[in-house]
Amino acid sequence: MEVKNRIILALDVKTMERAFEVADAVSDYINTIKVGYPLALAEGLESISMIKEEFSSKIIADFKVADIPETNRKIADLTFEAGADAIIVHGFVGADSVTACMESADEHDKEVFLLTEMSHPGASAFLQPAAEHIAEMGVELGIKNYVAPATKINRLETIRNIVGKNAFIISPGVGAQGGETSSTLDFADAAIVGRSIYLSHDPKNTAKGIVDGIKL
Ligand code: O7M
Repeated sequence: MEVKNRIILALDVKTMERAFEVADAVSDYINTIKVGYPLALAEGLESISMIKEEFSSKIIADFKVADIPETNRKIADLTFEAGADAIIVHGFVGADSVTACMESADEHDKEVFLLTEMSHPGASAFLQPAAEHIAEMGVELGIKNYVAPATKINRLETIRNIVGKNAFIISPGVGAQGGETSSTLDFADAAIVGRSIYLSHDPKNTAKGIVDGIKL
């Protein structure tokens, strides 16, 4: 996936009005937007196509899909039919569940991102011990897109080493969670930034500052 300036906006706001304000403010710098449960539950799945049409942005639907294969398939189908370019899928549910989303992505000519390990402290209890196996499973399944944490650079590096240099890694946790953009981009292809931008009093200049700080 081609991500302008290597920054993805996590648009975790709860109204369409605010979503449009923030997306508009950063549109000179950011062309890839992650829509997750906060906006989709508040404003519906059509929030995806509304943002996509208004800003010509790519939309990554962050539904962290984690169900049995049959249900995963339905979730992925509906998400792609709503206009998402990609869907984020949990890996811990296993190869069959992930494969169901990959099949949907193939049929809709869209993409899957495999979530390997998470950025928050609690992820070290259960997900971290499994993360390397999840990344290895992704490689075996032929997945090219991954999510790995910006808050734990050594873990991000480990995941990069498993999935290889040709894989595409996006990394959340920059800014509000303490992760730092340039070290993240040493190992990830793009950083996901949410609150630092959408809670800032000047999202446009904040996005510009982040982009200016990156050695592209
Ligand atoms: O910059 P923030 O902390 O406001 O937002 C980070 C976004 O990334 C937010 O949408 C989280 O739900 C998401 N995220 C994480 O913060 N940590 C993870 O490990 C994984 C994700 C994510 O995007 O998962 C796919």
